[in-house]
Amino acid sequence: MPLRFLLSMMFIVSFLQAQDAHTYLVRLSPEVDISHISKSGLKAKHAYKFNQDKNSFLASFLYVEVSDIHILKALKASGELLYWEKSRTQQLHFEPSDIYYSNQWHLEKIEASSAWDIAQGDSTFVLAVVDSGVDYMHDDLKDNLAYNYEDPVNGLDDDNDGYTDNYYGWDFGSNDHDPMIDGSNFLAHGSTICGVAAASTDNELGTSSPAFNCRYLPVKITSSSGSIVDTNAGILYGAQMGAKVINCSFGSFEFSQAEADIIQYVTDSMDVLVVASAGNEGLNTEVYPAALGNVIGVCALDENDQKIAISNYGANFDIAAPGASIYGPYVQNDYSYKSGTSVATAVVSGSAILLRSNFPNENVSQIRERLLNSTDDIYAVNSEYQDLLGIGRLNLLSALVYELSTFEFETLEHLGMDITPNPSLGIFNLTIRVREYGNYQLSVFDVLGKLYYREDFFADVSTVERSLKLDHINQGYYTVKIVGANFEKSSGIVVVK
Ligand SMILES: [Ca+2]
Ligand SMILES: [Ca+2]
Ligand SMILES: [Ca+2]
Ligand SMILES: [Ca+2]
Repeated sequence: MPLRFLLSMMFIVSFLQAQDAHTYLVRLSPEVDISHISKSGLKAKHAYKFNQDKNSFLASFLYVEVSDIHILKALKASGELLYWEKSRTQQLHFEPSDIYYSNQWHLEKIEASSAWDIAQGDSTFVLAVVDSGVDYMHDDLKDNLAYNYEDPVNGLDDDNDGYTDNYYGWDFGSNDHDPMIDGSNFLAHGSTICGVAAASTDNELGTSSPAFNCRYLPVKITSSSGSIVDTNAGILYGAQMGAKVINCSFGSFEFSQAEADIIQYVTDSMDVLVVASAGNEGLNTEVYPAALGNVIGVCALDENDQKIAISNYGANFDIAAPGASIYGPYVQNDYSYKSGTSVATAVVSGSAILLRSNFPNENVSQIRERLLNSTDDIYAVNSEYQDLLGIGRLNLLSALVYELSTFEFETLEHLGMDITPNPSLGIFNLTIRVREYGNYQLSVFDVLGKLYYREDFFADVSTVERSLKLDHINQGYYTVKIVGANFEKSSGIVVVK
């Protein structure tokens, strides 16, 4: 009897604790790991997956259950935590509308058809859409999904990435492999966003999209009731799957340090461009992630380039785009008109992935410059919102033909590379003079063309210094080669022992 009594008491106690405990997202200080937190008796788990090498950035985020906030305060005071956060109110930025204009006026506004004469995109370039579910069976959506052929739906994690059967994308809202919409049509927000950004184009069916041949990756972050579950995990997943642009048609009035850290990480370390919506409350405000410095925040315009009433505005948003009565795929082979900053964001992100595929050597900051510095003026018709709707209205054609700013031209004789000392025991100092900002690759080959060393670097100044450590390779003659978008230079080096 006492045992049964004890068990039932334990059940009640643990039940009460479970009732009181809240889950917080915390970020550990660099020298602390999860075992440290678990040892102190708290229930903790890693917030984000990292399955290959231990990634210290991703490992620093935990979900911790505590019933007393003082525990977290004490951990922060002792230096073990950098910060903790409670979940915020976040919402999808989407207003259904029944205003009827002509189909897809927005594509002519951004001069998409002329842009497609120059570029139609490449199916290896992927736009991740972090949103509600998508009806990927839709005739105008099924062919442009970035299927993961490495992991067919068979109950096994064939590609060993920690996500079993992530063939169609992933569903962080229901924690399953299937990002299909959950029932009611409101939850088809993601279908519209994927379709406006990246519906199959030139397939003699339905609608067109700026992304043309580029693909979309559905990352579902809403539960079956429509509430947002974990946008950070969705953003990380998109980046880990190789997306070069991520569409975030959602936001919160509350800043989150964890969200800012994660977006900085995917931008700086993974070269991913994040595009987000300003929100639909018609306010001069800040909305996150759109208002973050490295995110392209998008306001919405009508067909006269005037701000639509519901679009938020403010000094921290970056660009405006068509967002009134945007015609695109919906559910069950249907199409619909939608308005709001969500769809305006999809117009920008679909354009951004087309640009990335056409300029594969350009990084996030260059694509950003291309998008923002090529816009059309909107302030003649929005004088009351001067500088509060971003730099101007997206023009895809202008972005495509935009000439990136270059360094001051140096004479041709000065372009190239100096290597000292040469010969050397293995340590060479390179001074490389380039003409353009951009990504470069440095390689070292032997006389038979065998590769000994390779690194990529980004030049944001015209003179780049690199140190080459080759003391592990055999004595002999090698070629150092630097390749960039409009640059190629080779020089011989001699390694002596
Ligand atoms: Ca998998
Ligand atoms: Ca599988
Ligand atoms: Ca699902
Ligand atoms: Ca189509």
